[in-house]
Amino acid sequence: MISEKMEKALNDQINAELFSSYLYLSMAAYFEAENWTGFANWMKIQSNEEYEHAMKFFHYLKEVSGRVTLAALEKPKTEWNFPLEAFEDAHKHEVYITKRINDLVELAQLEKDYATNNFLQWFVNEQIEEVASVAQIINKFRIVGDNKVALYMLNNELGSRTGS
Ligand code: OFO
Repeated sequence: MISEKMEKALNDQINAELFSSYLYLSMAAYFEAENWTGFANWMKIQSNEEYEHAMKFFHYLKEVSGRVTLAALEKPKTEWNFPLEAFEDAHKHEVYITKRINDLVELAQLEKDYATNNFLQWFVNEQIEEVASVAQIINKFRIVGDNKVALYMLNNELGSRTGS
């Protein structure tokens, strides 16, 4: 049986993961409007992954006899000035989500909720990858600089991403 405090924190995380999904979908919409279909593809897959993250929390709460309570989602940003700016925002967002996951681990340990602590370890590892993969893309953007052909090639590269 999960404590009320932990249940609320996990429900808040469902909202944060769904917002991540919404934010990346908004970035995908921006990229599609700008005809960067490869970047849009990458963001759509990312958005789906975030939905799956939210569902992991959803199912976990059910397993521990908790109650899922959904709340309103914040409106995501809809415009960026250039592609790199959107990926920089994605990176900032993943750093923020990592902090949230670490706070959840801290709370689980404080509450002596070892099951939740164990469940959260998957997210601890996942966040390493989430932050690193966006950082890697940002590095590529920096190498590309103002070179339009290289930017087009990066767009194609990200267009080859497939769902996990
Ligand atoms: Fe769910 O990892 Fe990104 O936000």
